[in-house]
Amino acid sequence: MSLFSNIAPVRFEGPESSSEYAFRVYDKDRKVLGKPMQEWLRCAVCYWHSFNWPGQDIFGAGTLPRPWLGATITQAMAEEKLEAAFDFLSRLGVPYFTFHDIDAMATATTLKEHDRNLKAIEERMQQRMAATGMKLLWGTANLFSHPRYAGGGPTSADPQVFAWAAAQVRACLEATHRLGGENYVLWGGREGYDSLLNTDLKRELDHYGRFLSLVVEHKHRIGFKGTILVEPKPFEPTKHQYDRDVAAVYAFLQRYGLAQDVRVNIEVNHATLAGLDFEHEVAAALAYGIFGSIDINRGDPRNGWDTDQFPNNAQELVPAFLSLIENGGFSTGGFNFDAKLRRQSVDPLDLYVAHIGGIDTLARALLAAADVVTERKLARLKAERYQGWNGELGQRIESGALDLAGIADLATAGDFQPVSRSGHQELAESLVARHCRH
Ligand code: XLS
Ligand code: NI
Ligand code: NI
Repeated sequence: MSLFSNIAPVRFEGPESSSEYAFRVYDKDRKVLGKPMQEWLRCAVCYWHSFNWPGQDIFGAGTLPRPWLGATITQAMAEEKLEAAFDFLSRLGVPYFTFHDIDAMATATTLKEHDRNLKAIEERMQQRMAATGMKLLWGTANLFSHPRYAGGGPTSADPQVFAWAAAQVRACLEATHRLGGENYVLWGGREGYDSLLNTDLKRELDHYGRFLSLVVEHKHRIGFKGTILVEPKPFEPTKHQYDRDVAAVYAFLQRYGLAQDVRVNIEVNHATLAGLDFEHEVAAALAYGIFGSIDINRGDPRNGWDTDQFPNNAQELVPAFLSLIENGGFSTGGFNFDAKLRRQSVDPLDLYVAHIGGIDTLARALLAAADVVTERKLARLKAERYQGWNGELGQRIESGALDLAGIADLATAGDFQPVSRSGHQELAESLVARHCRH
């Protein structure tokens, strides 16, 4: 029994259901374009917002009933939290979860204690995973909450802090590996700066590059087959975060020779905060070959911070789903709900309602995108738009057969007069909107 026991396992009941504790659209075994919904979505619940956050904000104390939390977490409290988390996960019926090292374990003040406490909770976790069939989408080390990380972890001005970060990541990467985690995430929350006046940007970037190379090396050394993911975010808590968006991460990975080994975990609201569309980040990551996974929490259109809300607008997500479908889905990634309740949502059942609504939203977006793909009109519109490139001129340019002068001479000699053609944007938008009815 736990705080989350007061509910029968959540089932698919279809659009006519009158229950708030049932899926209306998400039917895990339903095949969409040949693949079960569950495999398209690979949903995960995050440990930190759901079980490790009592609802405090910068103006006030915690509001949510989370009896296993306190200023210092003992092993008994960590275990109570674990029981509650797995009770929730198995009743909700998603396949995956995600965690930070310190979300799950008892509080530690030294590295020896850290390793011991993490190991102790890992063993419990392993048992609960075996008993429930729950899988780990990714693990990650928290290198931003403790005061030692005020100036960053790998990019700290103090090499001892770099070393602490290395120790935490080694322990968490190895734990993730033993738990069968499919990815390992690094979110560089404080890897950036608040003022350039006291910051050696070049040196910090070099340290960050070094750190990431060490992580990749270690991954190979221990035989971890999962994917190493960096999660871009433009700012908050820092004024400027080095991995501000997918393009910045790609440049960084290229610079330090890591583009083959590291991919991105894209968060919807981090894209918004960077002034970009979520679908842009997904498309860019796919184009650069570094697409990994998604944190599906959204922001609030009028707030300039990470409100971490559950998604509830399927139509907004369809463009990104079109890219995901074109990619054949995720490989090791999935949709992680890095989302939290509002502070007044003190009913333990609110956490179910939030996730059920979010998962149904993803299922709706998937079905709408699948309809768009099946209809083929949008694909045709796009193909026709680029048709010229399949002709002789386009092919000679694309293949590299012509140099700049060669192209210029052809254009001049042929007296090219390109004809305006419609981009059909309104039609493209309608082709998506008309399928958003699931
Ligand atoms: C914070 C990030 C964080 C990462 C994991 O904004 O989204 O929650 O996903 O460290
Ligand atoms: Ni996130
Ligand atoms: Ni975030």
